[in-house]
Amino acid sequence: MKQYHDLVKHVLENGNEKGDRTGTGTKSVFGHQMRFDLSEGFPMVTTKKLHLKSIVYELLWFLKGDTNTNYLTENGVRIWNEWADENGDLGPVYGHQWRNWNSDEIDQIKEVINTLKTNPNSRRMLVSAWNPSVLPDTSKSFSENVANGKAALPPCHAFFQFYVADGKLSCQLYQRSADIFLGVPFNIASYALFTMMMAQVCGYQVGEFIHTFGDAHIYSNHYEQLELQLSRDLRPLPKMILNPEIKDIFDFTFDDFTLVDYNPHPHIKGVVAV
Ligand code: THF
Repeated sequence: MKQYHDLVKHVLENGNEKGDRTGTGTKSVFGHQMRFDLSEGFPMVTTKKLHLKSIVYELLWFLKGDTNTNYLTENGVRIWNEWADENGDLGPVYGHQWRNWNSDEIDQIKEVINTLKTNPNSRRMLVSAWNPSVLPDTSKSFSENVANGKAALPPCHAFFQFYVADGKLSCQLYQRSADIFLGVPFNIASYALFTMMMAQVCGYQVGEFIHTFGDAHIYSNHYEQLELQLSRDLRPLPKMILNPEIKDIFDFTFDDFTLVDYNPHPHIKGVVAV
């Protein structure tokens, strides 16, 4: 994961000191891109231990079209709790827009799979989570926005596109806002996994995951953690094995994913900016 370490070094050395919505303070750059060849291993950072369970359940939750944290908490995943209302609702966030865009019954995931299977040269294989009609009113609380039918938070990983060449499926994500220490390792693993799942159900080999950033930032209370992480040596990437029997994207369950040869350095704690 040299790509990730290069990003961290780049932002620590060249980032603009910038205030932010959460009041934490950041170093930030605008515009950056990383590429991961998924045939070279599963891109999961090795210089700190990542909690794969949270990543897998979050992705399955998006794919279900679910926007209530109950499913996550039932499975021991707490990463969305800070933004949910007292019933666990987040409003029309990722899963809702992916599976039922703008509540118009447009299933972007089904449609993109259909195009991938029937017209893989298409340049229109996009999925957008960014829906201006449900963006929150920033003068209101998360739960007030949810009560008004708005999303608690605007999507950070805003839209993605697929591409097929030489029988290999690639995916490029545009992430408008990226928390480099906590979120980005999750986001890379999540979209890499999603690309592998899509390749399997559409009958392609895996190509690349391309991660394109808008505002990529390091929160000021994560500098020490990242210095520690940079001091650690990179280790070989693990491999992800999917149950080959699964041919429908919505049939994957937690037990269909097996991570092998993941030998990371110990976990590094950091506080999430809310
Ligand atoms: N807000 C901020 N400030 N950062 C984010 O990364 C982020 N997200 C989602 C929405 N808002 C965000 C939520 N995703 C963790 C990881 C991902 C999150 C939120 C929190 C986190 O705390 N990770 C810890 C614990 C992991 C665990 O419990 O499984 C870690 O050490 O990795 C980015 O999309």
